[in-house]
Amino acid sequence: MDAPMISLGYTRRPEAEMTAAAETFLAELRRRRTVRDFSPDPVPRQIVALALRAAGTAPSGANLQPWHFVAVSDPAVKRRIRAAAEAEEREFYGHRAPAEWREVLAPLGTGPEKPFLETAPWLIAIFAVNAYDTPDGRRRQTYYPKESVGIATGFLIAALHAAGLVTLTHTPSPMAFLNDILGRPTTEKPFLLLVVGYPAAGAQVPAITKKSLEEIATWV
Ligand code: IYR
Repeated sequence: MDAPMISLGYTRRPEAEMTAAAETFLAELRRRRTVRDFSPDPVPRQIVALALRAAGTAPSGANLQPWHFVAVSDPAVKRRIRAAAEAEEREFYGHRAPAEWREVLAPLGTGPEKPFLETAPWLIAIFAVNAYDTPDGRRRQTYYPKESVGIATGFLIAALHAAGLVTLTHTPSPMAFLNDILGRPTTEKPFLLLVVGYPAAGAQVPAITKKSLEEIATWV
């Protein structure tokens, strides 16, 4: 059955205003940095909830919204996640990571120790929902779950940044331990673990740059 149609409610803006808005947005996003050194200061749940609602506005395949977010602040759960993530990371840095991968990671100064998984006030485990059960018990697949959850995650990172928080996109690999610890079904695949909070006082970030427009885009 078709969904009823409603007015878009769109108003065109003058070009000068569009340019100014795009510039402001770019400047704001350019200030975003991935941070690995977190303050233990608490962040109100309401702010995280608003950012999750922003993530939930993302477009998705057939509007099936194939994402699930588990927002973790319980110290005992964070401790379990840290232990499991560090076990995987020790394997990764110890022998699983190919030399070529290690080489591109070196400038970022990462290692198997992940204290931020306990220090930061929030961990958001993001799951891609590959299948779901209808109310009458039929299993249905979702479409483009990775693309959809990737877009939603981008919205989430931007929303948290706009609120004045910092994030770390953490990808311990493999991440199946998140299903066990957080009680999510196997139809949901961990996508990434977003670490959220305030930066530690004096937090430093690597002096890296982003590619220029010319490097990332072609005009035809
Ligand atoms: N998952 C590891 C390794 C790692 C991989 C990439 I690609 C990064 O950009 C950063 C880290 C870790 O989190 O340390």
